[in-house]
Amino acid sequence: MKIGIVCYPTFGGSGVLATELGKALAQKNHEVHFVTYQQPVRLERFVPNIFYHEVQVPTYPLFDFPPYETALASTLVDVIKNHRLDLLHVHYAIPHASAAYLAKQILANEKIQIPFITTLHGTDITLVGRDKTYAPVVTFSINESDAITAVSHNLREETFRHFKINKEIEVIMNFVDVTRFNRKPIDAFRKAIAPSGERILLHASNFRKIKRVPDVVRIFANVHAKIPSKLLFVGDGPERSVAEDLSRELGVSENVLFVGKQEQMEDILAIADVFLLTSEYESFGLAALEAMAAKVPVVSTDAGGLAEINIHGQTGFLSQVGDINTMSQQVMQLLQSESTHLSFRNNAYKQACKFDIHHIVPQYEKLYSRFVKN
Ligand code: GMT
Repeated sequence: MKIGIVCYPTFGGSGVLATELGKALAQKNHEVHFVTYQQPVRLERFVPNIFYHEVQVPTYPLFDFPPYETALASTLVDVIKNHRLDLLHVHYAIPHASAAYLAKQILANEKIQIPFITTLHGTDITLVGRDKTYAPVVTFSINESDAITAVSHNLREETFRHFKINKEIEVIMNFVDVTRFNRKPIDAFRKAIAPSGERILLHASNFRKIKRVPDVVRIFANVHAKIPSKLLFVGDGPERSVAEDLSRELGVSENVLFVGKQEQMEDILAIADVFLLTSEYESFGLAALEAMAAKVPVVSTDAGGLAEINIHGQTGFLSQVGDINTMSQQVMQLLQSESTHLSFRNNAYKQACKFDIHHIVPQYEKLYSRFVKN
């Protein structure tokens, strides 16, 4: 099949998932065309069967807001026509679903049929999409999609709860390539972070408010008071300076390391002892699944779809949003007993294997084949 993929090219979960899906499809001999405004971060090197089309958004003095959606729809028309795509798969509804709808209508005028599938990822529904400035367009373009998928059961329910959706939303859970995360820790790297053998707590995100990054710092301060430990922050975003200030205020800043955006997550996860995810909402929590694939137990909130991947008392622990004391106790419980830690590590890995890329990608192929007749 010839598949067009539209996504955000950044470190966010939806872009990561879309890129890994495209790479997996290309390996299975599908021809994959990424259409976005920048080379996706996980598309680091040349991969046979993958093509990348950059959306150019020309500026003009009249444009306070250059019209990305129009540029995307026009690029889609061009790519679909010239590369004879069979299907379009857009990740994150805003503005990708409406741009796909527009491209589809333009091509229909030229008697070219292009089905499009919209995969909902989270904040496109639960946060941004619900805002009334976007909601009518989001509702319309989701309903006009030839198929809709959501990355968790929770997100499916949330979508039906917040929007008037008149067709089925199929759940295709996010996936991880477990072989990629099955890495031996690099000793020199571990020593650079934790020179005296301290335990390593890890948080990776886009540091938006929804992640409740200050909770991570507070949990760490509690743990650090009892167990020699370091906190590693991966990623960047608006709440980073808040976390920096709080770690100074709590007197732990020398043990908190901010390493910014990183491409080699597998090497970082390999040295971590616990992954912390304190979010107010996560449709799925791909970062937590990647941690589990690297045998890192997850201490998280029970928000959104997190309970669909993190099994309380087995692969990690779940707590109510904001319950810093319970989460601190849970981290200590994991770190104080080697045998407990080991069994959680193994359970986390086993659970991640259920979401392995090889189980999930065929579900997308099956969905595509409903719309592409060869
Ligand atoms: O977490 C973010 O804010 C990024 C966002 C995105 O769209 O890139 O993540 C969403 O999609 C991920 C991939 O499906 C999910 O794993 C995240 O849980 C989801 N984020 C939220 O729901 C807040």
